[in-house]
Amino acid sequence: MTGRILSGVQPTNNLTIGNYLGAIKNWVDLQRQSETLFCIVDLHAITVPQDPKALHQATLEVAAAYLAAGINPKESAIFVQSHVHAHAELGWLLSCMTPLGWLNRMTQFKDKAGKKRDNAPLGLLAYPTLMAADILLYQTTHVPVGDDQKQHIELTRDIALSFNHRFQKDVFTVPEPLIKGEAKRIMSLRDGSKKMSKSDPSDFSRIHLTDTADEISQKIRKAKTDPAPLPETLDGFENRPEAKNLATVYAAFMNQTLEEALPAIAGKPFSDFKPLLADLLVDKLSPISTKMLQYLDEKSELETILKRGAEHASTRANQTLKQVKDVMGFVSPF
Ligand code: AQP
Repeated sequence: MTGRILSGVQPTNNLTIGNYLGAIKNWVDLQRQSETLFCIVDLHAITVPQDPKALHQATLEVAAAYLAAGINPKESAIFVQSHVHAHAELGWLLSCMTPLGWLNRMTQFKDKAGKKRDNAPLGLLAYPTLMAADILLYQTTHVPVGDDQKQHIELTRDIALSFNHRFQKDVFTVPEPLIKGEAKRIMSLRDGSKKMSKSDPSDFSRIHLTDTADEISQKIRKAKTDPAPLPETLDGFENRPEAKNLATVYAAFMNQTLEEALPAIAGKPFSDFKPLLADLLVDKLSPISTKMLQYLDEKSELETILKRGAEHASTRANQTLKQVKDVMGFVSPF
């Protein structure tokens, strides 16, 4: 695949296996096929209240996780969103052109704002226009995301098409979502109908990339299941969301589809399957968490990588921002 790819994760907490399987793991393969930019979207994180120290630490941890998971700074630009000022500026320009009705329809806003919509910050509603700016600044052709972000990419496409139409010029490339792999939506370990999220109040709902072997085993042991053994066929997962979720996690870490993984686990009771899954997770995650800690201990390397990434990204982003401002009629600085 060719083209240009941009994606990012919010530094809202330590990353989960949902973020890893739904996003970062797929990025590693993509960087060999396309031009790739991966950012840590700190401006998005503050759409919900953040403790300043926790935000600072999580930003570095997400960068370390990208590197530890196999994102190569020689192949991809890795940068912090707020280090490239064009994101906030284009975000504002696009927010002046995006109808409120489009934003009110976003299911993530409805979920996060809950019943107290009037108390939700403006930024939570406007978040998708900033996300559109992130993507459009780089003339991105494909955005690899989990299932939950598909609606935001569709909005980005609408914003790009309407801008190009309004100014009668193809300023923006219209991007496509890239939803790959078996792990499009990893669910909470406590409730198979809810997405696994790094900011869920329950730590037992998720597995972090940095969880210890004991924490992983304990969380998998306590994961909600049902009394039946794992089914023999894919149809047997119907109405068994928790069983399907754990089997999907197993398949994804084995680099298999659920169908390919099923023969090895079919018919197993959870008392056998859970220890097997916990061992697999420890095996796959421990090299990642060890490398993450190395990057966090040796911060100067991490800082150099982020600085270079931001320089590379700024050059590209400023080209698009200039084009946008020119067509809109802004006077360039003298
Ligand atoms: N459970 C998931 N399954 C598959 N993919 C997932 N992603 C997130 N959760 C899952 C993918 O991870 C990328 C980065 O997500 P994000 O941090 O920008 O925002 P998010 O989707 O809101 O992730 P979280 O973990 O749920 O964060 P909080 O709790 O802060 O809202 C995206 O590509 C997303 O699809």
